[in-house]
Amino acid sequence: MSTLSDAPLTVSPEVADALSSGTPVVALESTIISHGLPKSEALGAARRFEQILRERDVVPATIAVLDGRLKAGLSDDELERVATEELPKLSVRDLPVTLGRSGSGATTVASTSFIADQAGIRVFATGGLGGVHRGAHQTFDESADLTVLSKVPITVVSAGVKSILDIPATLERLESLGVIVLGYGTDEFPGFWLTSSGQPLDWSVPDAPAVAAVMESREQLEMCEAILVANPLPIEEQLDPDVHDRALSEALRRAEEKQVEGKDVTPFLLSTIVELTGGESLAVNLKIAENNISVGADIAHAWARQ
Ligand code: PSU
Ligand code: MN
Repeated sequence: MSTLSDAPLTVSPEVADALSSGTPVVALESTIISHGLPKSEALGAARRFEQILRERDVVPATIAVLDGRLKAGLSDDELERVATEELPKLSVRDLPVTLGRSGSGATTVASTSFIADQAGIRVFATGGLGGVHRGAHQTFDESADLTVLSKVPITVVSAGVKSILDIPATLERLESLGVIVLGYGTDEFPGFWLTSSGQPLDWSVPDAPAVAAVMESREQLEMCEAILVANPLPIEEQLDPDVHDRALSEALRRAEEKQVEGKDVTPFLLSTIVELTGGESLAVNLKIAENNISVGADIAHAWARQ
């Protein structure tokens, strides 16, 4: 019979202490570090993300798979491995295979949510969620982030999804899957680099205690669907919409020309857009992640008080 102690999950002592004492904890993903940012930026960003939480008295739990163990909470050496090694990008279905061969990898929103939930962490902050790709009616390319969020009762803070995706289709799928979508101080779905995607939302919350109240009700109802907190970048910090539109259409054109497919699509589009905007999209991307992590900290505090 398997017990929790047989589970291939290592929760770091710091995270385990925080969870047992009721100190706020926020999970962070590793794919953004390992595949979502240029290698030159990755380690600095990973450390800064954790620092933002520590400054707010929240314990960071960066999540990854290392040497056949699911890890919730990394040491600085482990963070460095994630930022510098060439690691595969692992979604949930890749976890059993990777554990079976004592492998390592970076976790997406899907697998980070899954592991955070197993560790007992309730709040997770990321940059942008995966979603339905453009042309999905032919390619069926829809991120497993969406289906996992229909099964894992976590609260994820994200600046919506990137415009590399089909945003209205992504919102339709979130609705079908029963994921609870809350605009954070907005009633429009954010467009990642852009403050708004122009898509209306059914529900808006003003602050972190309001998110914690929804978390509490979800728990009372024993629902397993995630809460997606859609947190927009302040308008003065968004990417110039003209720069955005030009880079986006060129990146999509190149992906089609090079026939990029499957799990390579998201990293390819992201790095091409960084190149095309001369790094401007990258600076905005980092701000978005930092912004979401701050809101994650506020929500974790509100939840801890509840
Ligand atoms: N969107 C971003 N930056 C990212 C990702 C998405 O703006 O780094 C990463 C996340 O880890 C997300 C994953 O879970 O890409 C989705 O990949 P796919 O579309 O292959 O499921
Ligand atoms: Mn995909």
